[in-house]
Amino acid sequence: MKPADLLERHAAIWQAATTHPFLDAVRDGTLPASVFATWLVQDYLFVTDEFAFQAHLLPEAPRAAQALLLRSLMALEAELGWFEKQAQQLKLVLTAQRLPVTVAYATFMHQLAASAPYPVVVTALWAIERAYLQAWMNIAPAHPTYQSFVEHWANQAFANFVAELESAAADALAPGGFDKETEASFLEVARLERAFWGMVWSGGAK
Ligand code: HMH
Repeated sequence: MKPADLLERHAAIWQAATTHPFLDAVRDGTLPASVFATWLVQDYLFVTDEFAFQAHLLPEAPRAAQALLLRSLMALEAELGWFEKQAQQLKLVLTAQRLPVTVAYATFMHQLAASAPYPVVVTALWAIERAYLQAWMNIAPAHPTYQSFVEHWANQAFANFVAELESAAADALAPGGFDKETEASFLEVARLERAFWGMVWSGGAK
């Protein structure tokens, strides 16, 4: 079994992780600015946590995966800068408190980095990025209001990068493919992705 087989085996769960009324409203340009602002700030905080997660992963990674993982870390650092620029243009402050799902996602990533074997961690990393690729690809092209955000993930370069992560995960998995622990962490990524959209949608609409 390859990493991509997880997507087929859990197709309904994956669909739930990568489609949401929030995303539909982004596509249609009907999303209230306040809800979008909640997403932007929480996702910025998520990326700072993902940055720490990926940095932890580096020393454990096999030699052959180091260059890719370093590039991934650099891309996340650039992404933080991108978020900061967007926030400045929208006059948003990025120092908000983490909402509960952002905290839960950070805890999950922290625990994975601290105690899971490398193949489990790299598969989870692939799933995290794969979820965003799919979620934003699904709604491209979007209404001009949000299209520049959609394009940030719905593009060929990002798709190529996610494919490289998939190869790294496939290389790391045992010849027999993924085990129960890999599958469980994949499912936890899917659950957290779904919950993240839900948190933003209900938390930002208040
Ligand atoms: C919630 N999942 C979430 N935010 C992101 N920025 C990504 C995945 C991709 O890095």
